[in-house]
Amino acid sequence: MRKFTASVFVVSTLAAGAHADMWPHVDGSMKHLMVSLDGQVLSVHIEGDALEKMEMLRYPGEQYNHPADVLNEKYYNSRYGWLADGFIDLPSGAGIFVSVLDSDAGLEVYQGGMRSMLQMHTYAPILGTDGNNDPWQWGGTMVHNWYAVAAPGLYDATYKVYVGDASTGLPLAGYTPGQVTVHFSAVPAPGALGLLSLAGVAGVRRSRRGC
Ligand SMILES: [Cu+2]
Repeated sequence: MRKFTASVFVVSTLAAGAHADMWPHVDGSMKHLMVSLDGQVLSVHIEGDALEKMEMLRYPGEQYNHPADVLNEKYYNSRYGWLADGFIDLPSGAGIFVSVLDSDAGLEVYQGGMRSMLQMHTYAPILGTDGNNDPWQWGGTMVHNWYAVAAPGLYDATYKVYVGDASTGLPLAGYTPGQVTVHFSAVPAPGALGLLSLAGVAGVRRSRRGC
């Protein structure tokens, strides 16, 4: 029993030291929310199985660099990415916006970007997170936001995606909005020990690539 306790202590110490400069993990393959505009009708479809639940993982003890520290001690994932499906021709002064139609309590969203550029993301709270209920403007390039929860479980959110005035976010008349539902499953870490989750992370990083 004493030996067990000592190992845990060593692992925690190593983890803290190694992670002095640490960014969140980019686990799992990309899954894109494909946005298209046919005339004035916007639609969104999810790549592959639309009902697949994105697995959120938590990495106990990890402390991420600011501003990514909003993900500390949470279950999180950035697999979903907004992506244009073909050319989107918008009138000048218009933009594409996302607003929350429904979101399970506890689901948080933070501003991301390209997964490979995670040190440049703002990690600003969006889409109902931390009291920010403004529509979120998608700029048209690939954006992988960060989804996070504090407690394990199943979470869904349904978003309205629409063409709006770029300065006010108000919907433009004549355009039909699209809708998409995202799905998450926050699961306990593979092991209670830091060593086990570290080994799991190393395996994931070798075998999967972000964008
Ligand atoms: Cu992507």
